[in-house]
Amino acid sequence: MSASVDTIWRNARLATLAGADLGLVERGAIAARDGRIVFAGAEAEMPAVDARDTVDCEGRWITPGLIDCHTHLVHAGNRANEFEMRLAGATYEEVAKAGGGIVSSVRALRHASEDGLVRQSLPRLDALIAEGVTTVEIKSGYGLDLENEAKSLRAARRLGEERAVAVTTTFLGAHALPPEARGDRDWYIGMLVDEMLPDIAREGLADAVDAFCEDIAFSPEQVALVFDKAVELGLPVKLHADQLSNLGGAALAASFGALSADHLEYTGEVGAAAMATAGTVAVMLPGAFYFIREKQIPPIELFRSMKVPMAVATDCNPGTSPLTSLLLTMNMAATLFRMTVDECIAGVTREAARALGRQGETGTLEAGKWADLAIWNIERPAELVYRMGFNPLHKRVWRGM
Ligand code: DI6
Ligand code: FE
Repeated sequence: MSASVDTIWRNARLATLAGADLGLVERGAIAARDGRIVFAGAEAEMPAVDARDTVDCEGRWITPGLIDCHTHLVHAGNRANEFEMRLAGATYEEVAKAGGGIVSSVRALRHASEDGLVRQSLPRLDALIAEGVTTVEIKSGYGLDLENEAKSLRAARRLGEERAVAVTTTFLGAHALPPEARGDRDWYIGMLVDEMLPDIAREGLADAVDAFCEDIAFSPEQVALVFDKAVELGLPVKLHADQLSNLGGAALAASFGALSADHLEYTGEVGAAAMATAGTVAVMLPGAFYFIREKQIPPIELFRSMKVPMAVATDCNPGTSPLTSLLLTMNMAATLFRMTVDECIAGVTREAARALGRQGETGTLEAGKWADLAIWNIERPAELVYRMGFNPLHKRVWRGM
């Protein structure tokens, strides 16, 4: 560490998340230069340096900035009408007949301009940021043709320019079948693999490729075609897997060395073991579980015993998880899935970074990583998971500022 830094945060308690647990440090300090952490640890062990700014944290807790590693945050309109219909007893078919479901979000997105999408999505992003989120993943998947998928991903990139937050983008063209495919899933996947994905990759619009592997979406064979092309183009993959049934999605994702497999309510031992071997992160999405009143809980104990890394994310989307609070999501992961406080906090920091392939950049408080910090008015880290609908954020720091 050289003799001068930009900022020192001192008199803090740290949850560094370095190593395998929360990495707690009483009387801690962090020093940053050029947006990166140069020291994080016990204040007494910090080398003497000149700092342009010194912040007295008055004993507050500092965690890594939070990371929402699975969202469909860029979308148009909402589906509150559908929610109301369902509360009144309408079935899924009735909702679909009335023009509802995922295709209604596709219609709305196709009608929206890129500017309109940015404008509509900013309040959702701001809600996440207000709770200390410093990195957010955003998927496409409501465009379902080249023009509209590209528009979604450009809107996502622009959100990262409009706000002090890191945005990673994921191409989810294989999310649903567009109406113009007239039920021909193989035709759509062929077009996606031959035309859409290569164009999206050429334009640098996607950092990863995702798919929805389910009876109501795409088969494992179709997903494998998408992943083969992603690998050929040098893009990492992730998968919506085993949410409503076990089609072997987790094992499929692992066989492609996926960054993550997400949802996983119906994953069994074979899938979990494959994920453990591949280092694929299990992303838990309790918001969708809650909202669609799922009964099957993902096999947390299996993941725990096999040492599959677990992340937690909002799945922010208009159909099954209209959720923009990562703090509330942690509470749901603990209450509904019985994840521990430490697992929940690691799940929105260190393990969420891993699910995005960004573990070398963010997710822990360690020298060399971005100075992405959340400073909290709490007495102990468990409060972050325990409260519902209360935001104890004191200050958020993104890349040192
Ligand atoms: N999993 C889901 O539950 C949804 N997408 C996905 O991949 C539903 C998204 C929607 O209904 O808009
Ligand atoms: Fe999702």
